Amino acid sequence: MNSTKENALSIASSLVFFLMSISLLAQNPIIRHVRTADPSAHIWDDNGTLWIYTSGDPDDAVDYTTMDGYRAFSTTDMVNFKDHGVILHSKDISWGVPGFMFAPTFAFKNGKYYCIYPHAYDSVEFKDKFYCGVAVSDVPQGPFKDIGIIEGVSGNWIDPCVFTDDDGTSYLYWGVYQPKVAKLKDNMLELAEEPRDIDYGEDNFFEAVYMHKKDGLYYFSYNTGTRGQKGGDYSIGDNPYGPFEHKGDINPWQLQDHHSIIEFKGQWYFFYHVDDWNGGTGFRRNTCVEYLDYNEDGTLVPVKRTKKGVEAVK
Ligand code: FUB
Repeated sequence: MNSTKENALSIASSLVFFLMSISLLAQNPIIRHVRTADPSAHIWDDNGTLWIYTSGDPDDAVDYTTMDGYRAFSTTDMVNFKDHGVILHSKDISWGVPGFMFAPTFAFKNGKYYCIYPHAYDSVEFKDKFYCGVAVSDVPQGPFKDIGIIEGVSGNWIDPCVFTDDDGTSYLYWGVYQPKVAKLKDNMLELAEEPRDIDYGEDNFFEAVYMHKKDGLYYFSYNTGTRGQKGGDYSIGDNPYGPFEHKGDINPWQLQDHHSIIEFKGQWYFFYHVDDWNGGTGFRRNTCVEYLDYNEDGTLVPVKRTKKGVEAVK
């Protein structure tokens, strides 16, 4: 073989290798064919599959009022995300107005999958007049069927988060400015107790509460939004109600942070959205993922935003 041919072959094989390496990275945003926000990540019975549920931002949105169509995505390798389509739309809900499908949360109880979501019951001012809807499905990919609302969670509130502890008890977190928590009954349609205000050791809560547990510690995280600081903060406690000790930044660079956190195949991940990808705005967002690291004392290493994302797992 002459040296020109050899050089050409070597360049071609380097190129193939380079392209293969790229495909082994998730590459942020991980979902590009539709605008999605507020990713809620879950592992159900099948430990080998990770599910993400998102809210939907129309590509021409100029505010949040037109948000609609929650979607489900699944992955087994953190690189290929299968779109299962729209799983609940405002037109499928017997109460409420078109649009206004704000950030949902999902849960599994007694063999059924639940979508618990904030939706406006009337033409509204921003974040006013919201009910907490509940929809159910026999399978994780939906579609989900409206079964009513949770009494006692209404008015000026958004962003529910269901956390199920190791003993099987589920807690509902929610709120704007003042985060709240209450146990849920197993029917996932009723609170099992009076809501409590959460003491998280600071006064900068805006919205987007998230709860996760690792090594016996309860991590209460949230968006500080427009309250003087930027991005997401977190606090740590030793039970689901708190009080929690404030620790600081989790996501310091995303003004309107809305995240979820999960361990999958031995690695912790931080799912979030960005508002500046390919013509994006605060109302035209895209879902991304990063690794989440913990220090030895249980505190979190603030997440760095990357274009590279995360690598494939087996
Ligand atoms: O996506 C609509 C709202 O914006 C969510 O409910 C908030 O958390 C913020 O992401």
